[in-house]
Amino acid sequence: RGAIWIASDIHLGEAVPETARAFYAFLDRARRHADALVLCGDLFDAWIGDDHALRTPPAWLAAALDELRATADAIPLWLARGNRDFLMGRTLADALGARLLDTPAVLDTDAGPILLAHGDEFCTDDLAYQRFRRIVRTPWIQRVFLALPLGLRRAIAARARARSRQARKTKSMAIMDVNPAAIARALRGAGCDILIHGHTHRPAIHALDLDGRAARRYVLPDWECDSDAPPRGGWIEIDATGIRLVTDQAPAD
Ligand code: OKV
Ligand code: MN
Repeated sequence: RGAIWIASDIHLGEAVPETARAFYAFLDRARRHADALVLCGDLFDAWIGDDHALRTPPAWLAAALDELRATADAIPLWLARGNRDFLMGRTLADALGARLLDTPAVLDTDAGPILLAHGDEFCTDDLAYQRFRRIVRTPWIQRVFLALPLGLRRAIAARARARSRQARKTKSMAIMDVNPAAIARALRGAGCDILIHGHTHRPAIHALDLDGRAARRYVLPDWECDSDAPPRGGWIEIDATGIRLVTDQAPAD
């Protein structure tokens, strides 16, 4: 307990050093002010196996692992898997001194119980994505994938990403957002009236009615920056005084 900070969708990769810089500044701040940090999925833009990452990390990844290790040395660091880095495993967590958080998870916080999830599981209107998700989350399929040589894993991942970019062009904003019934079902099932998730890249605080009770859904922002635009990003702070979404661009409703 104490101050829990939560961030999501950093999408670290070789592409955007601005994102990494903003995130490392955040990690430094968390080390000094938070009592625990939870990264709520899509820390990495792609993940095709812990072995590959840890054996011969490219420079951007070596830097990221150093920053995460320094954070885990200072405060408890919890890693939840997202829809992109769902293959993050024990080997990575152990190498960082971090712990894996299986989601959805109920956090016992100073502000009460809070349901935490990445958010892709609520996008139930996107049937093509949910089919992809079911396949790549099947344990034996993951074992087969992880046993493939690295070059083949890279090729499969590149094709999957290209196909996904193509598919996104034809999907509406509504289809790629969360489904209200899926949200209500998750809150009801967990016995919570507060949900925090990321994934949609639409930071907000939504008030909702859960069977006559007032509930809230906090959506974390993403950190994907480009060199021209001002840095994005943000996080949620939870302590005895409440829950705060820290970002410049979070509409409340
Ligand atoms: C992650 C997403 C690529 C979305 C493949 C089995 C299988 C794992 C995998 C390959 C892809 C992760 C691991 C990546 C997320 C994409 C494209 C769309 C919408 C298999 C187990 F089935 F092919 F054998 N993958 N990579 N997408 O590049 O990180 O989330 S990835
Ligand atoms: Mn995501």
